[in-house]
Amino acid sequence: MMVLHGYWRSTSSYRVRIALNLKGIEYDQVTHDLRTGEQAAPDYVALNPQRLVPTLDTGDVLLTQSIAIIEWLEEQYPEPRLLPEAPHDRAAVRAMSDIVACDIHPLNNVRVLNAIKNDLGANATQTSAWISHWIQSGFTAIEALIEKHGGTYAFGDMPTMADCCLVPQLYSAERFEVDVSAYPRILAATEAASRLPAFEKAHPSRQPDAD
Ligand SMILES: N[C@@H](CCC(=O)N[C@@H](CS)C(=O)NCC(=O)O)C(=O)O
Repeated sequence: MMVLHGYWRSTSSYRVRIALNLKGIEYDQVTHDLRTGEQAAPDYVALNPQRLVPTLDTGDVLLTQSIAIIEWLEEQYPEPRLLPEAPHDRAAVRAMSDIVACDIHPLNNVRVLNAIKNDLGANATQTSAWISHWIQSGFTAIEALIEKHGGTYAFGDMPTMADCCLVPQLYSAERFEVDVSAYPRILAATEAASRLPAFEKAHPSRQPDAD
């Protein structure tokens, strides 16, 4: 049985939970409470030197970085596909995923928010403006990509890695009360994906460690 080391509200862990569920893979979960810094405990650092969740213990290897984990799952368990067949389509799905994983999420991660508050002295209003800025900037680009490539979901009519990234990012935007009303295509695609059992089961509120 695979073991996912994560945290219920971690959107990177949420991405991997969705991918595992879409692939129909059973897994156990071990939680590391980010609020109390459990990601920095020596036992966990031995698994993930970056002190971030998630880590997937496949039974044979330890995998880190959610996108690398999802790509590994795709290679080991090709069906159902999370990346389309044609290389240019795969590139489009990866582009949407990377906007979330590389250009939005890292700027709003716990350690970055702590740094702008504690090291740079940002107050609550400034911190909220920072979060909104990076989410809205990324979402503006994704909205345009969905206009070009989207169908029922972010890319076409089957859920892909892009949806694995976008649904958790919208969850985060809503948690931080970011105005997402300018992104009707993102809202429609994430609503469609969220109705699928694989996404429902992965929702933070459904996890055993949820508050
Ligand atoms: N690029 C990494 C990001 C991992 C990451 O930042 N995880 C967050 C939770 S979503 C975390 O562990 N934060 C703890 C911290 O910032 O100290 C991935 O996709 O796995």
